[in-house]
Amino acid sequence: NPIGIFDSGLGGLTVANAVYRLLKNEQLVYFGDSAHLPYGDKSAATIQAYSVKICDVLLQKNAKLILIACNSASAAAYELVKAYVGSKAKVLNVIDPVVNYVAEKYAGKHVGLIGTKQTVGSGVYEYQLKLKDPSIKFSALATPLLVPMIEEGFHNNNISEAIIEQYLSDSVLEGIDTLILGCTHYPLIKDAIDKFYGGAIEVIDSSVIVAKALEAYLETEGLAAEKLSKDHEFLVSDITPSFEKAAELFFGRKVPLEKHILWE
Ligand code: DGN
Repeated sequence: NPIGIFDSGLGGLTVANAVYRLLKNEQLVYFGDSAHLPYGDKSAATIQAYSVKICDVLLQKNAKLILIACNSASAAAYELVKAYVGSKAKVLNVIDPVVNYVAEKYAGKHVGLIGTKQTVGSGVYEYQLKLKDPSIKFSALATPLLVPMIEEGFHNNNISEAIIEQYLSDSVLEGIDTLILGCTHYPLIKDAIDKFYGGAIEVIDSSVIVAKALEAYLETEGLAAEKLSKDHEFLVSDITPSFEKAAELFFGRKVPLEKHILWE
């Protein structure tokens, strides 16, 4: 059975791509809720309502596991989705694997996070990290301009560098020992962020960490597929030419998008 992966739109394809590259035997069914993006500025209740509808679609596809590949939805809807899905499928999010990695490697250190307003405002990263290690110092900054900037293809030019520099110079992030990229889109600007810090700190691309955690989880649960049995599917709740371009940007290659309306 496939692994269901969902996101507010196409940014989650950075996570899907990391999974695709690591777990060659797993069939993926991706759902991008492009009709309702962005989630980053929406209330938790709205994100929960969309997330549950998406799970219905993924369960219809017989997903054995649902990976919430969106930080905003992971922050707002993980517990609810887990309760809703119950024993029908396993549910993973993109926050826990990063929290585990960071808590172990940066015990007692100063950890920074950038993400959407929803992700930062939820306080989930801080809560989870401090549960694991109360001595961690944590600082977070909402960087809402970065998502539309990246979607416009501005991730390697003077304007994007200026915006990134302006955000990262915020005094909130002063003195951090590592920075979590807490949004699906940010792997595309990791190089620019690395450049800002000049290699002085580790900038954490969560997509790779999440893919590795998923691999380990499938192994322990005995859920790993032996061979790829069906083609991957990429469903979106709305489709425009710009989504097709964005899909290629985030997945690193052309993907056939298929429209699947979430509800009438
Ligand atoms: N996928 C969202 C996230 O990781 O927070 C970012 C896109 C959005 O909905 N703003």
